[in-house]
Amino acid sequence: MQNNAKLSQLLLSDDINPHLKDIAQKVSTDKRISNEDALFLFNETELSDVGVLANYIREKKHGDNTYFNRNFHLEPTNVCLYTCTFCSYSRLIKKRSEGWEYTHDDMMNIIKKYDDEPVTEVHIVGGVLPQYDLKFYANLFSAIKAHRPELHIKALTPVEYHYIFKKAKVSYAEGMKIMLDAGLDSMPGGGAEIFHPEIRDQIAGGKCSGEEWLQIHEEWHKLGKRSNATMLYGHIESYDHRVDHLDKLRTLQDSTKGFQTFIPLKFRNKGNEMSHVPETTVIEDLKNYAISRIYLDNFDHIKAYWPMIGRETAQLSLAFGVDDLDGTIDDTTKIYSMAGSEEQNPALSTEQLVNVIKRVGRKAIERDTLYNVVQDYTDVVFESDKQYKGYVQLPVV
Ligand code: V47
Ligand code: SF4
Repeated sequence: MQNNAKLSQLLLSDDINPHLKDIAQKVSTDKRISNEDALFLFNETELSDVGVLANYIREKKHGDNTYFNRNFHLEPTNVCLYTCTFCSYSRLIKKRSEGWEYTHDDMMNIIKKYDDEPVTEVHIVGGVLPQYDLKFYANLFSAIKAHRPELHIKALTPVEYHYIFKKAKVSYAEGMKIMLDAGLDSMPGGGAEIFHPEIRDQIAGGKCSGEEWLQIHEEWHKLGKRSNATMLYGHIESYDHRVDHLDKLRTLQDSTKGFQTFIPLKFRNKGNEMSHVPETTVIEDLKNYAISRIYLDNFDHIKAYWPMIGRETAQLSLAFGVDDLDGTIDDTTKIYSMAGSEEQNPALSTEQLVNVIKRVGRKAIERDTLYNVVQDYTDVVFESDKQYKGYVQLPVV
């Protein structure tokens, strides 16, 4: 096993830092790394070192399998009561008339546009406004299910839920049960930002706290349902804050096992109040994926959200712990293009996304939201790829 051989080099070489050797030993024997280990990895190691460890874990868990799904985004509004400093939406509350605020019927019309498309998931997320209350979303989810029962509804974050449950005077447990009964299938990972109040109060003051974010996911998991988790990194946080964030996720996951996927979100600085904060380098991004993979031993999947980082970095990330590239979304999401993401009008067909994955030597597997395999594209060769000469051959593991 080539990948094992690289890990053995770390374990056996006399030149390797003893702390790194100790971490490599833990990884090779399936032992959990500590917070101190994670800080050491962030502060004192090379990208290539964490890459070896993360890729070892990635291939042990998934081989070359790289997952994606067919989804589309529905963004009810780009106007928001809150004013998160990193968000390229938030200024629009002052200029409400320039934004959009879809009605129930507008949203159902968008859902119906996909009637003949083989999509498996709708991802619903947007700003927070009073008219989008508990009753509104319960009606919307029920209407989507009545129209297309098999379409998976992955919708809203604890930011919205905290707001609408408080307004409706229901507890988190009661509110999540109402959403479940209305048709909610799973929760996306957004709104997590950085849990630690030292940072959260500065960048996302006023919306749900880190503790409340975790409590809402916990209530959802108690209903036997799944969700994702994110971390918005690369702005004013320190490595201690990142490790604290990962620690809180790993601890909750130990008790509920309800998280499916962790998605690190790179801060993009265009058109928001933090435009003066420089963005991280691609090396930092890859290191962050890798350390997340090593630390979160109880998470099955690490996702790189390709519209945000671009397809080339997404390809690279597959060698640094990532096994999922999200979906074949079209340009229905505006959050990231407004924040200066690599992909201005993110759209990749299934064929293009499969090619992105296969060209770096991985296997493209279409999944549904819960990671059931929809189609394995290993033996499918598209016309567009027959002439392609640059395939990467990975060592046989
Ligand atoms: O919570 C907003 C982030 C998140 C910026 O669960 C920004 O499958 C970077 O959570 N720079 C929402 N990030 C998106 C999200 C998500 C995306 C894809 C898949 C899944 C999933 C979840 O976007 C927000 C916030 O953390 N965000 N502005 C920005 N300027
Ligand atoms: Fe509103 Fe979400 Fe933007 Fe914060 S990140 S201002 S809660 S849309």
